Amino acid sequence: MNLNQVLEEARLKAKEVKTSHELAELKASYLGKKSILNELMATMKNLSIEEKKTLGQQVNACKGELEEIFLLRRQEMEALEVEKRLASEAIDVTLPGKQVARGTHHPLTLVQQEIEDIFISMGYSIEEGPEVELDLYNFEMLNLPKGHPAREMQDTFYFDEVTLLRTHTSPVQVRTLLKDKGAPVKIICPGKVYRRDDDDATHSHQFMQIEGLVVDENITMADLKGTLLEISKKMFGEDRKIRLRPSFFPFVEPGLEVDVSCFACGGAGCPMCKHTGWIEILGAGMVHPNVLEMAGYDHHKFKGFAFGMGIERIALLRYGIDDIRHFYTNDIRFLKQF
Ligand code: FA5
Repeated sequence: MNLNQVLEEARLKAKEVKTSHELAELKASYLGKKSILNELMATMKNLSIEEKKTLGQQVNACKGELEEIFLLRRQEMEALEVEKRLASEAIDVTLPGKQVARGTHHPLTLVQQEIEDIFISMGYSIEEGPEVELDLYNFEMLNLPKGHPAREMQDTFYFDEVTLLRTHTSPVQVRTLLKDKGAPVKIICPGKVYRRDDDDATHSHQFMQIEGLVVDENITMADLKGTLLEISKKMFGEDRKIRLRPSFFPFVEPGLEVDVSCFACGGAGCPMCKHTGWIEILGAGMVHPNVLEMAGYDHHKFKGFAFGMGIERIALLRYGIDDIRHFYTNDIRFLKQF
């Protein structure tokens, strides 16, 4: 084989090489100790000095060219490698971004926040109280002494004689009055409450209420009515009317239940308002003198009004939902609608 053939063959083989290891092996076979070129050099000993010189120059030139062939091939392979990597890492900046899955607020949270915002805009502050409550605050200091028949209005989960799960947010009235020690009060209190009610479409054993309490000098029933009318309009629409019906809660005197004119039919009568034109939204009344006195307020000087509404019932009406249990079963198809 002459040197040109050696170079030609090396060029072809170098092209077929796939890995740097294969390339190193190929290079060794041409330029290493046992290479074709070295074998050729070994035959030189029988040649004349002149021939040795010529062949030596040719072999060296050939070695140089071989080095060049393998170097070029190595650079070519490295460039291919970079190209492949860049292609695999390529980012198409024109692609639309991936949609980030976002949760939604629970309908009860939405209604709670909306009611809170309305009251905050009217100058109320927000109070909180414990869900594990003392009988003393849940009942006794709300004018419901032990053995009072009205305790049965709220079937209670007791831990022991003195501790229970609060049945309403009204104990926060007592806690706030005791804390504020004779100063005027204007608060709302949202929170969870518990009753041994059987669960059905309109009842849950755990539900939410928002309590309201205003105590000051010269507070009258007109303040209560004005406040409730304002809230009803803000929550259910400007043309809403309200109706106060006498009712009984031991911690208020007089006690009221408040209906709002039906926002589905405008008061004409429909299935939503059971064809009465009115929907009950809350219980309320003027704070009972006994409650004020027990909390250290002079009931001759101070008067107050209080109200308590069920958030679930308002959310049912607000969103036209037919079963309170939807709020607690965590069905994603339901929750996604808000
Ligand atoms: C009370 O709980 C009184 N504390 C409200 C009050 C406060 C009156 C201040 C006067 C002054 P009542 O038991 O009616 O009242 O409950 C109030 C509201 O809670 C009801 O109108 C209703 O919307 C809701 N509610 C009552 N029981 C349940 C229940 N099991 N599941 C869901 N909501 C309920």
